[in-house]
Amino acid sequence: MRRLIAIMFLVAALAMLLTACNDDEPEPTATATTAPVSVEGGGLPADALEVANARGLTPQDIRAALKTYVPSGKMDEYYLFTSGGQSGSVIVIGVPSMRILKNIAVFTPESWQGYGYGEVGSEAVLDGGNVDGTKIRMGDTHHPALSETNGDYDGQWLFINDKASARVAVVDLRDFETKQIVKDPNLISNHGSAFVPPNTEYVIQSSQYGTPLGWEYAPISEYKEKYRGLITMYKFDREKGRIDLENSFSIEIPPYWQDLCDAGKLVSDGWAFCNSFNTELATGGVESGNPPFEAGVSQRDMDYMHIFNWKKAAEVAEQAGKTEVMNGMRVIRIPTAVEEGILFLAPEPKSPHGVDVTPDGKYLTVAGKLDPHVTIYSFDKIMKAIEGGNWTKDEFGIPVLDFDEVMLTQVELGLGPLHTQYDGQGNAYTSLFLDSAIAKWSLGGEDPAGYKLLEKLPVQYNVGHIAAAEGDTVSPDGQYLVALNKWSVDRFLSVGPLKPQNEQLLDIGSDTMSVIYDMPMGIGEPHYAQMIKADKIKAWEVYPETGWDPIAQAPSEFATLAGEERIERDGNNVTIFMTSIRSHLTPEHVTLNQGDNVTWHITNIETAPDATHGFDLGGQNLSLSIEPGETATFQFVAEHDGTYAYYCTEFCSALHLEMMGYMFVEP
Ligand code: RUQ
Ligand code: CUA
Repeated sequence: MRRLIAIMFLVAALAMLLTACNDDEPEPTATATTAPVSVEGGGLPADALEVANARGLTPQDIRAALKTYVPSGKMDEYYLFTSGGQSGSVIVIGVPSMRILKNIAVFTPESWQGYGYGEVGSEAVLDGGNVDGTKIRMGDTHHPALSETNGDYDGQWLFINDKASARVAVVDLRDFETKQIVKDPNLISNHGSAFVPPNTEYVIQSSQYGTPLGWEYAPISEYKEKYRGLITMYKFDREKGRIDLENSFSIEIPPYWQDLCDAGKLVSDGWAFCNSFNTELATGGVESGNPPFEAGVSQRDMDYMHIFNWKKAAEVAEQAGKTEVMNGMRVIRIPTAVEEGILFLAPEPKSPHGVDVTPDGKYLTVAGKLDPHVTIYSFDKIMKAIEGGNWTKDEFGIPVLDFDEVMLTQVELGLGPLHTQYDGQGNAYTSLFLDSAIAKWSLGGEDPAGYKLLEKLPVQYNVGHIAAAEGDTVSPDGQYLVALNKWSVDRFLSVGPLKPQNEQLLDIGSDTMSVIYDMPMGIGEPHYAQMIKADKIKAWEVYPETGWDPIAQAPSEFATLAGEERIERDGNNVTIFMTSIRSHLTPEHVTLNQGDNVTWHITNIETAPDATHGFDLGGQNLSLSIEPGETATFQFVAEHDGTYAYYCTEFCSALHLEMMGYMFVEP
């Protein structure tokens, strides 16, 4: 109801500003009140127009403000999960207010969330992504994927890839924390990830820059013979909420540089699609007089879309003799994939970037990048072409379907098409990087003439991905679209040469598109984002039991209740069982001997929402966030003698500063 009133207020305010006359609408009269404005009753805050005039706001500005303003105490309609790019994180934003709600640490340690410290717990999660024993403490997150049930976001899990080292992470949306990081044992570079099929049986990852599998050394002169790509199907165990590496497998693909992927849905469920560029197999080496990569990989007019039947691949992977185990992972090699009818290629123009399946699963939009068109493929035509068998083969023996047999139509949109989203009302939206614009165009079903450019809206500037409300589901909501712009240039107060990105919120629920909010993203470069209806997420307010292990999402065996606090010593091994509650840490004195191996458990025995305590210990690379009910654990060796202070890092109460203790390490 309040919403309705707010909308009516918007209408009234606009009407006044435009001095447009609508006879049905009662003239709003000025009243100074904090109660909701009733247009029927007549009423508009006395100073609203004065404020608008004083700030030089246009009617369009006012409309945008009213569309995005979420009053204190009211909630946003959607969560936007945006990748944090080089920050290695995922950033959670409320839509339409575009307020940042949380920056979820994923591939990098983060001290507010106490993520990635203390050897056990969340540092062990980070260690899951170590590469050949090297602790990787950076990440380049690209594409978040929400878990789906029957093609709809279900609000339970979020997956995100690290492009740099071919890793995938699992975030639990009950507490918005990272639970698992897995490393592909055969890939060192990926991009087409994370994508999920409509029931999240797998998390899909594909390679980007070809390397020998397992990133063994091989000279670049052996590129065609030894370098390869991979599509990895990480099995997701929903019960456990973890990727099950034992039941995961990969499909070998050529060392074309694969780009983005998408999974089929409804009619096309069971199939998935990945673009590629560098079907030239260029190997660079500009310093030795070779063509530079940027030219070498862009010579051909057509590259290849990879079309693969993952359901069939999953069956084949179970059969004896059909896979090779490489570094512990089952791999279906190219000849087997071809023989089993798992892998096909279709020509696509020209170094494309995104491939996006329509909500009904019947069509795929491939965005040209170096071609001003999007190309629409029909899944039905692809199936017929596969059955028809009228194909040629690429250099690796993979069937190449006939372009004219699988392509439905092309729509010229403008320069640099990258990514496409859908609104569920029969429209598609494509980002145009070089044009710095969003193109809206119509889907025509089977009728090629029905695919038409409808409208273009400039965005500021250099737009990469776009994300529409519920945009990757079988039933997108329309209404909002976020443009993830790479450059902000002149949009915000200057913060020096490194400028924030610009996440722009677009209203796509009205007749014409408009930008209604500019949000500076000063944390990292968001590549992709997904937007989910807020009521689908059932986040916990506090952990379900006092003494909860958030990594296992189960009661902790080290749970410590009030009165159970103690220090146990067994030779050199000391175990501390501590509690935290406003406003004390118990025990307050911890006495150790130099060289002790220390295991320290802290249980936050609070049950009130938001009663989080933190924990820092001087001289240790450690920071904990212990949320209500949580038991956190860390370990260290007391190497240096001395007197140290530990304290709660959250200003939790009036006596927060008193919430401390001393650790004595006797020489
Ligand atoms: S990608 S725009 Cu991973 Cu499109 Cu960045
Ligand atoms: Cu607990 Cu401050």
